Parts: sequence; structure tokens; C-alpha cells
Amino acid sequence: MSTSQPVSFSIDSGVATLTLQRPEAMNSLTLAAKVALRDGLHEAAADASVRCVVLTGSGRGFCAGQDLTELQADLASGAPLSQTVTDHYNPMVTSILTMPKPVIAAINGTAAGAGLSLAAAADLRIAARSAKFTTAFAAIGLSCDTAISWTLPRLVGPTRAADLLLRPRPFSSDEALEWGLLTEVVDDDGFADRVALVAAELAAGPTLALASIKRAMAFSASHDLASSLDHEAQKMSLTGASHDHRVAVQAFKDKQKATFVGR
Ligand code: T3D
Repeated sequence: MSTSQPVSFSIDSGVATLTLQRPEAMNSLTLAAKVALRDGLHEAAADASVRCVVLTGSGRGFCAGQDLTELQADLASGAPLSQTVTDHYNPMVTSILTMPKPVIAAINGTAAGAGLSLAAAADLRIAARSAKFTTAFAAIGLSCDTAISWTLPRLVGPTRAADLLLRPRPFSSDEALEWGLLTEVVDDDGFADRVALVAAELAAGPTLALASIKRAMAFSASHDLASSLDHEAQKMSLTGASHDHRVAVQAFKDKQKATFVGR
């Protein structure tokens, strides 16, 4: 495990875990944190031994979005805000949304601004019951970024997404679960074990099939029915020729549990 602050990166049994390591500032994102997270996500996406990625925070925050101390310094220097969106936030969220393996946001604590956006881009969102959420952007006079205008309406519906983005305020993990933003909420004392269990299950899964399902859902979000059916057929053809499919069908016939290798 490398612990190059401000993001630690470890790989264990096919699970890559990226942990934001700035608990004193609710894991808000400095330039160094953004570069480390962007590069760590690229590395996890490209590493074939990684079959599931977990993104989480240390301390009582998941991620409070942009570090506002640095933002203030950037404002004072006249640096354009859009630069970090293009250079850091967009590549990060694109990695999460497109990497050919499942990503879990393990929301240990408060998720705000781009921190909430990163969580919203993950495939599964498991939150500790004590976690809190806020879109935050408009509260500091900013538009929104890191794909939250794309993900949030799809997760909670356009009516609630508009309300949460236009009137930022804290909401609880139980509310987030009820609205469809979260996959599950776990009591704090069982949170780490539950995340580890789900991550291990996914890392031992048929990675090619999981990646194909992830891609098919993203494809259907921006294509019509006929194109989506074509896309599904292509993915069925791909996974139908896979090692894991053959093994799983044989295991079914043998009344055994299949062991997937991810291809
Ligand atoms: O150019 C660009 O960068 C554009 C990109 C923008 C992307 C964005 O993400 S914009 C949104 C930025 N984030 C925010 O506006 C959230 C600001 N933080 C908060 O609203 C609250 O701190 C929280 C809701 C996250 C947590 O509230 P609470 O009461 O649990 O904790 P706290 O006391 O406010 O925060 C604890 C410490 O973390 C505190 O430091 P201190 O006083 O103990 O020394 C606080 O200042 C620090 N902290 C929290 N969020 C940030 C932060 N420090 C820097 N940047 C933060 N975003």
C-alpha cells in the first residue's frame, strides 16, 4: 500500500481502495488531492488485476468538494475556475463513470459539492447512517460540476434534483436512501465490514459481464430503444464468448458455485 498523501491507494484481492486523507478539512480537494485522485482512478481503471474500486474518506468526512482555501487563493490570483474542472474534476468523474469495473462510493461521512458529485457517479453508494449530504455549489454562488447535472436527475428524478441543487441544504443518509440516491445505508459500526463484503463480492464477479452491464446502462441513457437493443446484443455476444460464461453454465449443470476470473 502506498500512502502518498493526500490520497492513499491500496490493492487487496482485486479491490483497489482510494482513501482521501485530509480529515482535518473534511477531505476537501486541494490541487494535490485532485491530481492524486485523478491519477489513482486512472491507475485503478487500467490495472487488469483490479476488479472493483472503492472510493472513501478518512475521519468524519467523505469529501467536502473543492478546498475553499485554495479556491479563495485562486480567486485572488485571477485564475479561471473552469481550468480545474477541465483538468481534474472532469477526468475524475469520467473515470468513475466509464471504467470497465464496478466502483463503490463508501460514504463514511459528509459528502458535499464535488464530493457528492463523485459519489453520485459511482455504481453503488453505500453510506454510513451518520453521513450527511449537501449539493453545496449554489450556497457559494457556483454552478454545479463533476457531472452532478447528469447523474443527480437520473438518480432522484429531475424534480428533486432541481430542488436539491437550487436550494442546497443538509440531508441525511436515510432521506438519501428514500430518494434513490443511495444503494444502502448501514449502521456506523457495521459500515466498514459491509463495504468490504460487497467489494469482495464484486471483485470475485464476472468482471467482463459487470463492465458490459455498466456500459449498457450508460449507453441506454443517451440512445433510443433500437440502438440500445443493438448495443445489448453486442454485449451479449461478447460475454457469451467469455470464459466466465462457459464456467458458470457448467457450474450450474454441476450444481457447483462458479469461480469467475473476470474474462
Ligand atoms: O474552481 C473550482 O474549484 C470549482 C469547483 C468547485 C467544486 C466544488 O466542490 S464547490 C463546493 C465546495 N464545497 C463546499 O462549499 C462545502 C463547504 N463545507 C461545508 O459546507 C461544511 O463544512 C460541511 C457541510 C462539508 C461540513 O459541515 P460540518 O459542520 O460538519 O463541519 P465544519 O466544521 O464546517 O468543517 C470541519 C472543518 O473542515 C472546518 O475546518 P476548521 O474550522 O475545523 O479548521 C472547515 O473549514 C473544513 N472544511 C469543510 N469543508 C471545506 C473545509 N475546508 C476547505 N474546503 C472545504 N470545502
